[in-house]
Amino acid sequence: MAKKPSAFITGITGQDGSYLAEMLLEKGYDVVGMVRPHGVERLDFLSAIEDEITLVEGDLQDQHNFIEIISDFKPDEVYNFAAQSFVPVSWSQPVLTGDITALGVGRLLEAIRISKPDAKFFQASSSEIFGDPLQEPQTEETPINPRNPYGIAKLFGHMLVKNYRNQYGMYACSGILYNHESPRRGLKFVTRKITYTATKIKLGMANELRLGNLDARRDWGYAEDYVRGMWMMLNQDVADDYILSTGVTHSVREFVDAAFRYVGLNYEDYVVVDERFYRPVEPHQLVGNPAKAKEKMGWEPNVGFEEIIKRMMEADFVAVSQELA
Ligand code: G4F
Repeated sequence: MAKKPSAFITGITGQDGSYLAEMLLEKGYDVVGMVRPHGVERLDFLSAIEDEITLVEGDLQDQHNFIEIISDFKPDEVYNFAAQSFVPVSWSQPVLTGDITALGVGRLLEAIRISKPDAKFFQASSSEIFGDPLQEPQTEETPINPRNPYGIAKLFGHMLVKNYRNQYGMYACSGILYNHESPRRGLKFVTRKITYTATKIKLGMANELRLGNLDARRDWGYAEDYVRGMWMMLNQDVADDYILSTGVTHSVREFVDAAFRYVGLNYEDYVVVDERFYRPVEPHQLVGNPAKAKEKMGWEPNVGFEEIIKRMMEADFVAVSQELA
């Protein structure tokens, strides 16, 4: 009998990690995921698949544990989602962000190079490497220009992947990911903050929603579409980097308007603009051109802006109602 393909996922408890784990199980993979030691992470998104996956403890700041994990499991594919991924925190903790988000990629790549050099590696890179973009829409060739410690840390990982590919011939890819959302998005990110709080307001559990810059624009896609693209990247003939994006931007104001309309409310009655949520530097028009991913891999996003909001609002209605019960 042919051996099952296997994958190791860092950040398996989060949005992308949990969707990817579900998708890989459906494809017949053995899935191993890394969680931080001492039970500090919530496993909610894994509850449906907990019995079908293996969880191991580890930390992006520890080189030794990666070497052990990769030598023990010898995975065919490795996906790196673990990171300090919140832009504002990268200003308050720039060194920690660098250690985890940048050097963590190096530790993982080194472990693969030493223990399983034919494993295929996916790095969750970010549109934040373009920072204040020098071109719109951005392509894989757009000059990089990060404007915050998070973008700089992601750039280190991005360049390391390119260099390990060239230097060692490893099958390593970066997905340059634009914002991608879902009901599993963390509550501190603006989309989920909006859908969760709008639902709470509708159910009488909150009175207002405090936001920063309503005119900031983002290229928002749906997480499950992006996870499908990541797997496709590791299953091509040749390793390469690809932008995953929708090519369309919307403002925070458009998002909040649509979310409140979904529950029959006018956002202007509830939203308070609060300087605390403004960013020191706000990138203008981060919008990606996904043409290469479409042309070379046949990847396209399926879920559009209104549908993303509908799915998030529906899920938050269930989640908040359960809190009430
Ligand atoms: O949801 P956000 O916090 O996401 P951000 O900073 O764009 O980063 C996300 O996407 C990146 C890919 O492009 C990832 F690399 C990164 O890890 C993360 O997943 O903020 C989106 C926009 C910003 O322009 C922000 O200024 O929303 C604006 N915003 C306005 N009010 C707010 C708020 N953002 C947050 N988090 N909270 C607010 O109250």
